Formats: sequence, C-alpha cells, structure tokens
Amino acid sequence: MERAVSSASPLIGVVMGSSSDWETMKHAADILSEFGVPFEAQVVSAHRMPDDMFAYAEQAQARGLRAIIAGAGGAAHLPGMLASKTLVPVLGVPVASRHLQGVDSLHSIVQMPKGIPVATFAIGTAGAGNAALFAVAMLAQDDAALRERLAAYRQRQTEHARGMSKDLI
Ligand code: RP5
Repeated sequence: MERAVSSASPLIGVVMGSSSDWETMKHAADILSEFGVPFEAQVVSAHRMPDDMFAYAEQAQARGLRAIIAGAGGAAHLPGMLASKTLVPVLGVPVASRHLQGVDSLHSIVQMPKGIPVATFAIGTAGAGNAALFAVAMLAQDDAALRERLAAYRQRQTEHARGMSKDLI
C-alpha cells in the first residue's frame, strides 16, 4: 500500500476514507510533526478498499503503531471497522460531510456498540488536532521528553489565552 506521508518507523497511523478528508486530517499530521512524533498518513477507504483496510488493521500492531487516528465522513464506518480488527487503540475523527455537516459522521463513529471502543473526537479540525494531542499524551506516558514538550505546548496556550484580554476594548 502506498503511504502518502511516512516516517521510517511510524508510531501513529493517520488514515482517512478519502483524499477529500485530508483538509481536516492534516491538522492531526501538523500536530504530530510539531511534536516530532513519527507517523504515516494514507487513504484507507472502508468501502472502496475494504481488503486494504483489514490488512492495515491486522498489520498495525506488528508494524509498531501505538495508535491509529482514523478520519471519515458520512456513514463513517472506517474507525469502527479498523478497531474491530486490531487491539491498537483507534481514535476517530468525524469529518464534516457535505449535507449533514458531520453530525452523521459523529453519530456513526461515537455510537459503537459495547465491546469495540473507538475514542471519538469533535467534528472537523478541532477533532483532528485533539486526536493527535491525545495520541501525544498517550505516548508521553512513558516518554519524559515528549511529556515536557506537551507541558510547554499547554503553557504557550495558557499564555496566549491570557494575552487575549488586551484585545477586548
Ligand atoms: C467517506 O466519504 C470519506 O471519509 C469522505 O469523508 C466521504 C466522501 O468521500 P469523497 O466522495 O469526497 O471521496 O468515505
């Protein structure tokens, strides 16, 4: 399978149902790049390339992936189907769909029946960014340097928010 973006030994897989999801999912990739987390990004469509999707899920653990961030829109079955075929944690990102603005994607991903969990994030770019930050936090549990970078990121965010008051009047 061709990988659009690929580190030598990726720890995180960023996958999506279509190249049209990349506008959203690149926000996950940007965060992972910012933190220096090796990742790969590729299209693995659940309904257009189901055999590839199963192969991706089945090989994820052996390939060293620690989490899969999966984005999809509409009848967004990709995250749940991946999760059903791997023990690697799947973080689902609902992509905003053309007609229902991603509420359909959100419901498809979040409403997993008990037994196969998918950690589900907000619709769109906030969800993609937060899924990546969540993956960073998971990896940071046993990586002190990464934990420091995450703390610094939070601190910069706090300083930025404190600075907002000066723009009010
Ligand atoms: C899903 O269908 C994809 O995740 C995408 O969000 C949606 C539309 O795909 P395209 O028609 O833009 O390829 O599989």
